[in-house]
Amino acid sequence: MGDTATDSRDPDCLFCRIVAGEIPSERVHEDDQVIAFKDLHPQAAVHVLVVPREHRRDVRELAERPELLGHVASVAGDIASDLGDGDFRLIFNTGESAGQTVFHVHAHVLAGGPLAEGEM
Ligand code: DGP
Repeated sequence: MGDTATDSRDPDCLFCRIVAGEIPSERVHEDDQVIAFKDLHPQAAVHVLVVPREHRRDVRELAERPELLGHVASVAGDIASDLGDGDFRLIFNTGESAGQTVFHVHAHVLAGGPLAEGEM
């Protein structure tokens, strides 16, 4: 049995490649479980993606690892405090019809100012 984070890597996955450092990103946090980097197309003053290192398709699969899901939420809160006023919106687009375009689970952290109702 190997390490899940390494074993689960998908060479065709954009976010696996960002996690591996093969594609550059503007990282604001990293630890042994997740990385967080600025979204390429920001929808708010602070728009960061928190991405587990291990490849899981969406939050339904991430829910199989509740401690990792909790860690994603905790890191999101820290980022909102570090880069904004502490308040934030946390979004997991899940499935194509919900707007998911990258099928490696990621949490959008939107913060840094008043967010419009229904935004993102
Ligand atoms: P979603 O639609 O929920 O799957 O969100 C994917 C997000 O990923 C989208 O807001 C744009 C962002 N994104 C896509 N490609 C890149 C990239 O190469 N670098 C960064 N920093 N963000 C990316």
